[in-house]
Amino acid sequence: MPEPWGKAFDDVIPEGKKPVVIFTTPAGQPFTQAMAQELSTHDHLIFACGRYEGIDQRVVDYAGSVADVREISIGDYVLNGGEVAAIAMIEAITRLLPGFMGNAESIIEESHSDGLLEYPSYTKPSVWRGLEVPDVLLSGHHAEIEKWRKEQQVIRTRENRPDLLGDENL
Ligand code: 5OB
Repeated sequence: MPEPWGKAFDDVIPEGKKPVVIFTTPAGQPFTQAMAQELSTHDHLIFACGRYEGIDQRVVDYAGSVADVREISIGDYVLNGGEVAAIAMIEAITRLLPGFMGNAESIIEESHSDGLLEYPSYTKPSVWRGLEVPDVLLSGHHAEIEKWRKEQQVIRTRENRPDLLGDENL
């Protein structure tokens, strides 16, 4: 029923302000890194989590009159409620805030935003349970390493996310 939503909005939406209200719903726009980036620039986000059966449309329409409403899905699968979707978005958004652990990481992220999946990573020791780190990574030959990583990215992307492959990598 709509009125519990009305009361909740009265409590969390300040008068004369238009915060962002995010309805987590499988019927929404797919959540992306670009959306996380954009949402991280707002200082007040409100998450409204529906159940699978959905929320009375008038709740969404009403929210639109007092807030900047977004309807967002985290992917094409069924959940019983939107809470876990909200938690995923909250993590993706808050880790972008200045001062959040390792802003150096976001610089690394930028340099890797070539639209391909990440290359496989290896740590120490160089042999673990009989499994070896690929020789090229131990060679110290930086150009070769770069080339190998790029190839691995293309292989992985072709295998797991062919939709991301631009024709330069086909
Ligand atoms: N499935 N994104 C994918 C979702 C979802 C289900 C939700 C909310 C967001 O609530 C049932």
